[in-house]
Amino acid sequence: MQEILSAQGNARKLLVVLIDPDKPVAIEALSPHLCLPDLIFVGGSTGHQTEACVTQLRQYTNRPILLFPGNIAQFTPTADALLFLTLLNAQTPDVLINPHVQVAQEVLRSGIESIPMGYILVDGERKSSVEMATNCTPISQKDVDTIVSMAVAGQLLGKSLIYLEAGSGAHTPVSPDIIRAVRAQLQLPLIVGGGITTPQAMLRAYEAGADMVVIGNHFEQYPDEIADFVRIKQDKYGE
Ligand code: 1GP
Repeated sequence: MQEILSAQGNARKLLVVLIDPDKPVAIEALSPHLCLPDLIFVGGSTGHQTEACVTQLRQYTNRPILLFPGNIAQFTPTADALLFLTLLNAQTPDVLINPHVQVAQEVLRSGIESIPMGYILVDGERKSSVEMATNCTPISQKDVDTIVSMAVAGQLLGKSLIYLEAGSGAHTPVSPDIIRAVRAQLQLPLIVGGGITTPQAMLRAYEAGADMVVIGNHFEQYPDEIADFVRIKQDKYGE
């Protein structure tokens, strides 16, 4: 969390590579490039191979590895920190709080750094795995005011980070207008992900006010491009 806060304080932008622990072939291809991004997130909507995945990733990178779990079976204390996320537009206690209660004592006992994160699913014009796993209705990108209110509610509830998610493989990433509107009201570091496939889209998100951009699918397909995205980010925002 310290790295994220100091980046925000210094107007540094962070690029995150999201690793799906259930895709060993993709991990193999990504591995040589994983010393380049600022942070690594590990997680997926299904599956639970996170511990083996974290161990494997440590051979290739000394970048911080944060768990971004889709379910409690993905918890492992071997990561550097846990994004203890709440899907703020969840509709049932089975998503909103019950899993957190089930895993809470294990997390506390492990001593892992746990970072409270408000996670907001917006409509990326493609049914996302989060939507399928949680039955949550994504918020329309036209409903900017609701998205802003939800992010602010997350801040008032004590979250440390807000993540605007268009869904993995989204056709339409979170729009710069939404990011700008949320940024204008939010003091917390802001994460944006889902459907970002070009350096231009990454830069648009940063320019609108995202502190961190998360990319999963695109780098699974084109792992060599991690270096290009990192260079383009550094050219604009420094190391
Ligand atoms: C998904 O926001 C992340 O949780 C990344 O999405 O796989 O579309 O890059 P992509």
